[in-house]
Amino acid sequence: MRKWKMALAILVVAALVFTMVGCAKPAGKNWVVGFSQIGSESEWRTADTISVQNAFNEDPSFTLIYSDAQQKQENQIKAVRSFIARKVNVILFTALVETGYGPVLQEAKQAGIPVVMIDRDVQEADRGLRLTIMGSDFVKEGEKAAAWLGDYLKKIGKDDGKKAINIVELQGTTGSAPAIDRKTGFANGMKDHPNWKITRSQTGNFTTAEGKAVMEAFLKADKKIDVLYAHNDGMALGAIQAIKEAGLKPGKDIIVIGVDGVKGAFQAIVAGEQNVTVECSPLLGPQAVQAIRDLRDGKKLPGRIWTIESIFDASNAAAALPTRQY
Ligand code: GYE
Repeated sequence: MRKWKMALAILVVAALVFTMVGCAKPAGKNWVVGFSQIGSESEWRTADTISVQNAFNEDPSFTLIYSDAQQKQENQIKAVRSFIARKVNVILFTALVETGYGPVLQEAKQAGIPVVMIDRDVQEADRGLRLTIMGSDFVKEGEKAAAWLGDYLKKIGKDDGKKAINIVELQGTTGSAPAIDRKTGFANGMKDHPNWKITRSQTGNFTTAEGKAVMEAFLKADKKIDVLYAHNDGMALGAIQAIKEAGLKPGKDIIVIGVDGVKGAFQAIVAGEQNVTVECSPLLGPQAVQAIRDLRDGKKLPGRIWTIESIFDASNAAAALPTRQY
């Protein structure tokens, strides 16, 4: 009888231990992530938001709190403060513009909440307040655009190195990392071509509607435009409309360069109306989940996580179009 009781006791204890281990909530493993997105100004942004939401939703050990700032910095600052108040485990953050986030990042730091930047970074002086940044090299994108233009002008015999090549530029949101860096990158590439001139440069705020309106104004002021360099495809697509409405042929009378690699740009390249798009991938969700998982597991994250990207023109856009995800 005593043996039987002893066996029963062992069984009960074993069952208890098993239940405890089996249900062992990955204690501290369920993480809440606050994501402050800037808005939905472009096809790129929409694809980026969906990529992040899907990637976190696929992993039940994460809860994502999503906040859309609708292009207002003050909304982002409020969102970050509310994440701090809710004691989230980590803040995923895209900075609308580079400046103005120092104090709120300091608050996150004081609260011991790591901030992981995704896509757009903050100004250099504030970079010590965030843990890492994942996304594209916007300077390199501008350099790639200029290098492509150099090769293309040579190929079509349009650049003798002396006659001016007139370039108009549609900038992204003023003060944002991609607008600053894509301008810098292109300017770097222009150093080898003293006859290339930026005749007009204005922001189109990364939207198709503003891209069209600004290009209309450019064309009204002066039709001597050889090249349009748009900081994103959305603005390039708007400008293509403006060029057509002005009775000119986009892609031929005016060389059209965009950045992002959205489907609309691929279609315009195939139609001969856009000449090139420098890829900038918005599919950052899986990368974000991986980085935050590593952080949760106590691994040290690299200071910079780069996205690998390509460039597409008439030589390869048609073949890639069917497999494009955004
Ligand atoms: O190029 C543009 C978007 O920050 C890289 O923002 C991103 C840029 C992208 O609105 O289309």
